Amino acid sequence: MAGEPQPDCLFCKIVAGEIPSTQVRETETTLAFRDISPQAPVHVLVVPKAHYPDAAALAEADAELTAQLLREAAAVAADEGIADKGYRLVFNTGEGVGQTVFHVHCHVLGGEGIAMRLG
Ligand code: D5M
Repeated sequence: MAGEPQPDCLFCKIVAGEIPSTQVRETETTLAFRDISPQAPVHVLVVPKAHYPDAAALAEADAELTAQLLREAAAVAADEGIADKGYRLVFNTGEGVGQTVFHVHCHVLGGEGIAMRLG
């Protein structure tokens, strides 16, 4: 069923506490933790606790949860002190652009030296 935990999903295991992570925020429906391989001074992933493979599937299934995820991403940016200077939210969607974990996650990227433009 849509949203149900998937046994082989890395981020479902992190949500369940079966794999350790460095958590920075948690709500009833979302979890935010530091990326294991940071690409910027601040690099946090925000995931819904429910399993959806990518942003498109989440948005199609649950508009409120989609909004909660974005609000949490903004809260992470504020907590991390990067909201004022600007930050980047990235949802890699599909193998073709490098999505490697098929549990939707919002990359929150910011901090000193982050490129102003993509590309
Ligand atoms: O991004 C998947 C991201 O997930 C990538 O930046 C590494 C990160 N990752 C992988 N394993 C872990 C663990 N165990 N903890 C924290 N972060 C992790 P994608 O958009 O799918 O390419």
